[in-house]
Amino acid sequence: MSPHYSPNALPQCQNLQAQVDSVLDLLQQEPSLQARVDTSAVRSSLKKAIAPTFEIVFAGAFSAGKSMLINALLERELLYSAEGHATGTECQIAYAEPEQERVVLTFLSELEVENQIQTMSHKLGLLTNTVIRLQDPDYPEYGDTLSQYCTAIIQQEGGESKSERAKQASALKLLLQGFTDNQKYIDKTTNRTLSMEQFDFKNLQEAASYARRGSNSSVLRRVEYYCHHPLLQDGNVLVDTPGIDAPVKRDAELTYTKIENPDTSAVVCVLKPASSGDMTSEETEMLERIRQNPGVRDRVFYIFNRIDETWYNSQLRQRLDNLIGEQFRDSQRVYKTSGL
Ligand SMILES: Nc1nc2c(ncn2[C@@H]2O[C@H](COP(=O)(O)OP(=O)(O)O)[C@@H](O)[C@H]2O)c(=O)[nH]1
Ligand SMILES: [Mg+2]
Repeated sequence: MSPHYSPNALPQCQNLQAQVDSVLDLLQQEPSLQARVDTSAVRSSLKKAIAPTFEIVFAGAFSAGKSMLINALLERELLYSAEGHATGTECQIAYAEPEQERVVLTFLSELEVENQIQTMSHKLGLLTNTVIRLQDPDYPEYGDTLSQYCTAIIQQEGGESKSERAKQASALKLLLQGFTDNQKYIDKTTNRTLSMEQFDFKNLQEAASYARRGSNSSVLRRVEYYCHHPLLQDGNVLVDTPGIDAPVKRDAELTYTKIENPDTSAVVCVLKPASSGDMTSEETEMLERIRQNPGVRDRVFYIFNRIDETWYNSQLRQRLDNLIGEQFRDSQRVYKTSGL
């Protein structure tokens, strides 16, 4: 985000490591100071300052528009963005020279897919007395049956994103499809990692459109894009997360793990009150947990996304303005955006 971040650009920051080390050495030699100063905070700040990358995590509720916003920033259709289905894929986007653009894909394990199918079908009240085993000779039949049930639910509800239940059904349907299509890449217990060449993708765009397809993205655990764009050039790495309220618990936890990780340098909170009128309890908890990460410090950006929804709705607009006035009055970094 900051083009001036690179620490080596500033003369006083050259040889930062050596300088900090020598100060810490001096401290070691002075017993009376040693007990009073905690050097671990200094060491972790140093580590971050000299790290070649600056990790910017996009966090927020599912469907807040994180993926669409990143696509807009990078001026490319890279990430999966859609109504309804919350993908559990963690995406990381780092810089590459134009001729070295590539994608690295990490798949879920079969056990993980199995657990997800189980959780999702139970939520929908489908096959609740059946333990699903993807290697069972009966599985293809069960899989088909489940998928047909999902189609029926979607029809009943009047469309894929008409209700929470319809969204869950379409998510499950995509997962079943994803497993069928990608079975050859999915290992029993480990997460297989494959590079773009192993798929015969000719370029980043082809790989991205594969990963963006809902069914494929539902069996991908992690996607690393190496992409040519000036925003990424100084070592900025963008991280897209599944969302703090993703239907699968493990996916939601992934976002929290990321915002609390010491390697995270900044967090872009993509918030939804512009479309809902209020902060959810998950959003409030997220803000609190970000504030506890010393690596992030004041580098938290509050993005009120989907602002277009307030343009023609004065009541929503008023509620958002009140919220910002009351809860974000002292925040420097408040932005109103629209991915559209
Ligand atoms: N009106 C409006 N819709 C948006 C905006 N950003 C995203 N959306 C819609 O919200 C859906 C979810 O967006 P996505 O980027 O996948 O959300 P994510 O789950 O936070 O990554 C998409 O289908 C978009 O059409 C926005 O700024 N305004
Ligand atoms: Mg997303």
